[in-house]
Amino acid sequence: MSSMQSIIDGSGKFPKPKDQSFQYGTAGFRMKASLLDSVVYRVALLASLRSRKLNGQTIGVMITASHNPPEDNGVKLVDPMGEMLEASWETYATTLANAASDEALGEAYETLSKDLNIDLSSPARAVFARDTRASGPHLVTALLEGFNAAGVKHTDYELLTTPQLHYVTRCVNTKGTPFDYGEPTEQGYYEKTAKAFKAALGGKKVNGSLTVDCANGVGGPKLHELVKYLAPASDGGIDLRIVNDDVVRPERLNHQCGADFVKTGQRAPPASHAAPLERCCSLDGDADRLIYYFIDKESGFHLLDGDRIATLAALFVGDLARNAGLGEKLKVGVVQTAYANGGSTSYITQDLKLPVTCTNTGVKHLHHAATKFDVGVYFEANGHGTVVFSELALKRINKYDPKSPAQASALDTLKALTQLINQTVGDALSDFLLVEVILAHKAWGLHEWDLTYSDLPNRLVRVEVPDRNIFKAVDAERKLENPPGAQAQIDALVGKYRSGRSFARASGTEDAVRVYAEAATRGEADELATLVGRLVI
Ligand code: 16G
Ligand code: ZN
Repeated sequence: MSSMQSIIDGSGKFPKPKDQSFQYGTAGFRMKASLLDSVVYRVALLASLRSRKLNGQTIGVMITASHNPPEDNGVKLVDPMGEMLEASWETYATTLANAASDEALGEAYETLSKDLNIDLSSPARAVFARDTRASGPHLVTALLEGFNAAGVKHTDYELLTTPQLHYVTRCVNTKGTPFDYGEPTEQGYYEKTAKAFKAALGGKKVNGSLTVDCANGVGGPKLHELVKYLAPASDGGIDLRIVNDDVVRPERLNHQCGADFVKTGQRAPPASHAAPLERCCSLDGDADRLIYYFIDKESGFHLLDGDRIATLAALFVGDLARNAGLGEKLKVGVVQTAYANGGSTSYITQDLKLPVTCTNTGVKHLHHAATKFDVGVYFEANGHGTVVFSELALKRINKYDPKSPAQASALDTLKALTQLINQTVGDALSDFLLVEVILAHKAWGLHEWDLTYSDLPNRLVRVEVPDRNIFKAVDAERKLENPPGAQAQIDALVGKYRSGRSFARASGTEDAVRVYAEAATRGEADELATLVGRLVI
């Protein structure tokens, strides 16, 4: 049987739902799990093409729908260095997913391989994992069928967090090279992370305990596993209270808990029972987002979101670079999106005196911009982000000869951070350990961290529109180019508010337009958001 015939036959087991069209968006394919069989089968074929195009390097496939409800699922590809799939390939993913019949899929696969000059007889490799959703194992059968039909050698990592799969992908591809990223196993991830955490603390102690809300997702079991590798709290470890870690009842996933619930609702998950001033954080369903918060008896709920994590990391890394004697040689920069609070942007540029780049929403855009700095700190306000060190920065850090004990100590911490921080993608587990390291070094609690700057009051509204595609945003989504005249109207409104700022952009994940507004007071921010929202209907 020709390999094309096996692709067509395999596809017959996972027919494309009629009248359903698919798009590889900001977070891959994501929707009701019951619609995804054909998509996952076809993603396996795409992984075959991508791996073959890249001389047999290993491609990662993650089955997850992150913070979405339990009945959803999704799938995305990870490139060899652990980054998101290269943007130009998203359209190929969409083409395969939308091929109308099994035969049309066979043809699309063949056409793509010809157009992209891919030798289908060359080796192809993939690694894959899934989150804890009930639909995961069934979707894996579709993935395996696709791998087998396309002749892809594969390794099943079973349950992993999304960032762990990114880590493993990079490890597999760098094994035995000068850029070796670590052991390509789940255990290798824990060992590397725990060792780096202890080294980064450098004898400092984490003060008190941290409550971690795991969104009843895959982060729960994985954090319990990581804890086994961490030193005792008295000796370079941390005292954790792990909550919302139920993965036995899948319907509890992301329900009234998790980073998205906390960020959107501006309140603690009820089941966490957070006591006043307790240090708390929340992961999302696949553990790539992180949000901190605490409750103050008088002033209520305080959220420390992605902007806060970015500013804290930039402050600390900038100080370490200077204290190590590398201030001139390591240019630290921060990448944000239009959703970053204006208070954070002013703090970074005016107080920390660091450059800020603004990009479109979506991790791939931020990550790409961050690689332009020696040390690029990027976080979306929703808590997804990391710190990336360029190759040159790593060389400088690892080769530098410190001139004093103080420089040596800062350099050691910096080196440990390059190991602790997941360089491939935002990773809630390594991100919260990073935050804890910084707070321990500064002897700060969440209250002190919260005082570094004030957020401008802000409001985000979701507006249902007949056709979101007419909204074309430019300038890192801060301005609308289409419909004509809309931006001038928004500008006119914004001009009436103190410290006013507002923008509208079409969502990349839902059929809606999102309107963000900030202003000097809560009332003004609410009003501005409402008025701009009315303009776009
Ligand atoms: C996706 C993105 C997330 C972004 C969100 C915006 C990744 C892995 N995920 O979930 O970063 O914040 O989309 O959604 O890039 P929106 O376009 O609906 O506002
Ligand atoms: Zn996520």
